[in-house]
Amino acid sequence: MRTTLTIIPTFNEIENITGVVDRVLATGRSDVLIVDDSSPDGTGELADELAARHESVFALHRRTKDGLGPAYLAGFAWGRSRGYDVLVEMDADGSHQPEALPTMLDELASADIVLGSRWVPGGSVVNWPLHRKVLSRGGNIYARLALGIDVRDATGGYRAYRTSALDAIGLDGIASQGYCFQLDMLWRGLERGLRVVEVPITFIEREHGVSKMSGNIVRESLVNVSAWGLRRRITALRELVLHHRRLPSVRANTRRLAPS
Ligand SMILES: Nc1nc2c(ncn2[C@@H]2O[C@H](COP(=O)(O)OP(=O)(O)OP(=O)(O)O)[C@@H](O)[C@H]2O)c(=O)[nH]1
Ligand SMILES: [Mg+2]
Repeated sequence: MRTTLTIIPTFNEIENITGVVDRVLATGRSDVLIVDDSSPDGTGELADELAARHESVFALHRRTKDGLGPAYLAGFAWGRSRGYDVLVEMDADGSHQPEALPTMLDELASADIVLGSRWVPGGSVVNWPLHRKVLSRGGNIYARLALGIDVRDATGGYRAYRTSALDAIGLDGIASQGYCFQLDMLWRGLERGLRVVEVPITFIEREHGVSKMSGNIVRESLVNVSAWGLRRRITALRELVLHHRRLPSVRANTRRLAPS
C-alpha cells in the first residue's frame, strides 16, 4: 500500500539527487517523485534512470523553470491523483536530512502539517554564512509579527502534509513562486484551522551546485506577507467595528516538539 510520497523539485541538481533519493528510500517510509524543470545539466535524464532502477521512484518533467511553487503544485497534483495520503516536500541539495523523515511522519499522526524547523530549540543550521541566517531569522520574525502566527520557521521547505490538509488549503489560488510559496501554504492552513507541529531539524548548506535564491524571491515574500498582514488587520478591525467580534486567533493550533 502506498501512503507517503516525497516530492523533490530539481533544477540542476545532478550531483545531489542520487544521494538524496537513496537516503529517502533507506528510511523505508516513502516513495519519491522528482519534479524536474528541464534542467540543462541532465538532472531530468538521471531522474528517469533512478525511476527505472527503483519501482518506488518516479519522475515528472516540466518544460519551463518557473519556480519552486509551481513545481510543488504539479507534484501535489500528481500525488493526489495517485491516492497518496501524505505528501512531503524536500530539497534536492542535501540541506534536508532524509533521516528526519520518520520523526516527521510520526508527528503527522496528531497534526495536519509538520514543519521541519531550523529555529526551534534543538533545530540548527550548519555552514550558513551570517547574512543567510540574518535573512532567514529576520524574514521569520517579520512573518510572525505581520501575520500574528506562532511559528518559528514559516519559510522552511522541509514539510509533511496530509493530503486532506492540501484539500482544506485549496491549491487553486496559490500563485507564489519562491519560498513565499511555503509561507503562503502555511498561512492558508493556519487560517483554516489546521493543526501545525514544528519538529527540530538540522539544515546543512548545500555542498554541490548553486542556490536558486534571489532578490526577487525575497521581494515576493516581503510584498505578499505585508499584504496578507494588512488584510488580516483590516478584516479584524471591520469585524470589531461592525459586529463587536474578534477574529479567531490563528495561533491556537500551533505546537512545537521538544528537542530530543
Ligand atoms: N523544479 C524546480 N525546482 C527548483 C526550482 N528552483 C529551485 N528548485 C529546487 O528547489 C530546491 C531548493 O532550491 P535551492 O536552490 O536549494 O534554494 P533554497 O534552498 O531556497 O536556497 P538555499 O538555502 O540557498 O539553498 C532545490 O532542490 C532546487 O533544485 C524551479 O524553478 N523548479
Ligand atoms: Mg537549498
